[in-house]
Parts: sequence; structure tokens; C-alpha cells
Amino acid sequence: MKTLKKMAAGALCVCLTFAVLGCSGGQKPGKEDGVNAWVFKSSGIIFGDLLYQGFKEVMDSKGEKSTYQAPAEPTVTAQVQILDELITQGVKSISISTNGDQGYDRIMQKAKDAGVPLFSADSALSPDLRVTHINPTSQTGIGTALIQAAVLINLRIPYPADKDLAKAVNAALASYNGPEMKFGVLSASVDTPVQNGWIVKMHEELQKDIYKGKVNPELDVKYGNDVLTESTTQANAFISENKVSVIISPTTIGMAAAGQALSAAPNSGIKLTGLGLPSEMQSFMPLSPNDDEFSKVCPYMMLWDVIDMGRVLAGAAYAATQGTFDGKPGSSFQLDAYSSYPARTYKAENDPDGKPGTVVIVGDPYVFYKDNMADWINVL
Ligand code: RAM
Repeated sequence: MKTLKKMAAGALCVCLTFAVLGCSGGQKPGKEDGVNAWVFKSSGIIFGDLLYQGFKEVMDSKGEKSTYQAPAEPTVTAQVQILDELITQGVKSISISTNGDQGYDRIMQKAKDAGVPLFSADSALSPDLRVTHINPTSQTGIGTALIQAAVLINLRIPYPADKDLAKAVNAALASYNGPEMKFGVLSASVDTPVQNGWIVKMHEELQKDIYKGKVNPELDVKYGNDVLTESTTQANAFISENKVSVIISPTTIGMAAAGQALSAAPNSGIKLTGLGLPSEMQSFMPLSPNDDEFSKVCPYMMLWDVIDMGRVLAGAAYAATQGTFDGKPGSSFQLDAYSSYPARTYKAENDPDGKPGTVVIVGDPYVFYKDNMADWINVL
């Protein structure tokens, strides 16, 4: 994670001007021949724009063309339509964050028949359809860390100086005799593979003995479809129902919506953590070491370097189109030095279910809190 911090210091000039969404990276529709496509879940989500920023940077550096496409609605059908057009137009590779587990087989077969290699990042494509999937961190690492953060925030314990969430949670719960804590989850859509995977891991974490009788093993899950207005409605439902003490939102849209809704209802006492972008969360979080994090709606949250995730995705896609990476376990590709990151090598691994083709970037999610928020709000 040191490299992340160094990068934060060195990359303040990163330009966040991807305001035109659902667009293509400079090419006109019908002219995507030889282009490497990034297809996100839906338009209007800065996370997808930042990922494309890193993707394009690497493709540009290789002299490759790239395009960014996203449907207005986060549905499989809308993505399939985009994919169909891209394949017909003769793209070189397709990378996607999926809106569902099913419904891609026919279009992916069309891609295979056309010799277009497929990749996924963020929300995974089924292993039998893709060359590789880029995971920012392990799914377990994210699910576990989000529950740990919610427990500590519920107990008004700051992010630990030694960054050891597990140790702090074990110590805090050992002496906890208060009422059972209950957490809510404000997710994306009911079908989104990536969020659903993290929620499974959150539930698994809550099965551990340390939580028994102290934290309710059930999560109250609501879905805002990664649309700001719908996510705000769901955040307000948490406030009026008043059943949970902390909302965990594993989506940047849910985080921004809940941050706003909770700030407008200061008497609710509900706190927020999850996976958020510093630029979108700065009004709801502490920004300096002198701030009292518990006077803010979101004392600390997590994510990873989304721009670099896009670089790794492009590195995999480029290597595959060059014939030097096939996504099989042990197969690897090299990423040049970008920003303050050094040159690196990534290796494909097996999925937990034994299916080939995953690249994991780092072990744990990166925590944004009062000591580092100021470094990141202009970056991500
Ligand atoms: C949102 C999207 C994306 C997710 C991030 C954390 O931007 O839903 O898929 O991974 O949040």
C-alpha cells in the first residue's frame, strides 16, 4: 500500500473530467475496428470513468486504440446490445464489468467466433467466457474488512494506528456487553455479481464466534440500483425504519447517496462506511488528523486505486492480444511503470471454486480516513 500513498502524492494532476458518460473514447459509432473496449455497468458512475482513465493510459502508451461504452440502465440486456454492436464493428478486445451472472453466453459466443478476447474487471464474467478477471483485492478481504469497520464505527473506535482491523475488533468485542448491533447494506442492483459476492463474504464473516450475541448475523440489505435517486430513497428508508446503527454501502453510488441522506438527518445517529470515492465523500468524512471523525457521517471507508485497476486490466488485454498471456493459472503479464508505480508482473490464479483466470492486485482494501483523505480527494 506504500505505492498507493506515493502515487497519491505524485499524481495530484490527475484530471477528473470524464463527465461525458456512456461515450466512446474519441471514435465514432460504427468505427470501432481494432479498438479495445471497456464496457461498464451503466453511465454516470465515476468509478467506471476512473477505471477507463487507467485503461486508456496503458492502451495509449502501446499505440493501441480504446473506447469506453456504458448503457444508460444497469441491465444485462442493455450491455448485450452494446457488445453486439462492438463485435459487429470489429473490436480487438472487450473488457466488461457485468450487470448479472447470466444472459451473456450467446453474445460471448459471438465474440469468440469473431476472435475477440474477453476480460472482466469489477463485476466478473463467468470464468468459462473470459480470458481473465481482474480483482482489485480478494472478495473475502473486502467483506471481512467492511464488517470490521462497521463494528469499530458502531463502537466509536477510530481506525487503528497499526491499521490492524481484526485485532481492534477482537479486543473491542471481547469486552462488549451492550445490545446486539445490527447493520444495513445499501447495495447496487439485486443481480450485480460483484456486490453480491461481497455481501456473501460479509455474511460469512458474521458467522464467526466473536460476533455471537454481539452483532446480528443477518444484514438488512436494500438495493439502490447504482442510481443516485433510487439509492437516496433506500438510504432514507434506513433512516425512517431506524433498525440499523451502521449502513455499509459496497458501491460508490450508494455511499454518496447515503452520505447525503444521513447528513440531512443528523439526529438519526446512523453512521456509514463502505466502498467510496474520496472525491465524492469529502463532505461526509474527516479531512485532517485534527478532525473528530465521529462528528462526521462516515468516519472511514475503503476502496482501492481504481485508475491503477484499469491499467492492470489493459495490461492483461494487451498481453493477450499479443499472444503472451492466456489467463491460465501461472500465465503472467508485465505492466510497465506508470505514475509512481514501478513496472510489475501479474500472474493469473484459480478462482476459489477452482476455475482458472483471475488476477488479484493486492491483498486488502485501502482505508481512507482522517490522516490520508486530503491526499486522495483530488486523485480518486
Ligand atoms: C460502484 C460500482 C462498482 C463498484 C464500486 C465499488 O462504483 O457499483 O461496480 O465496484 O462502486
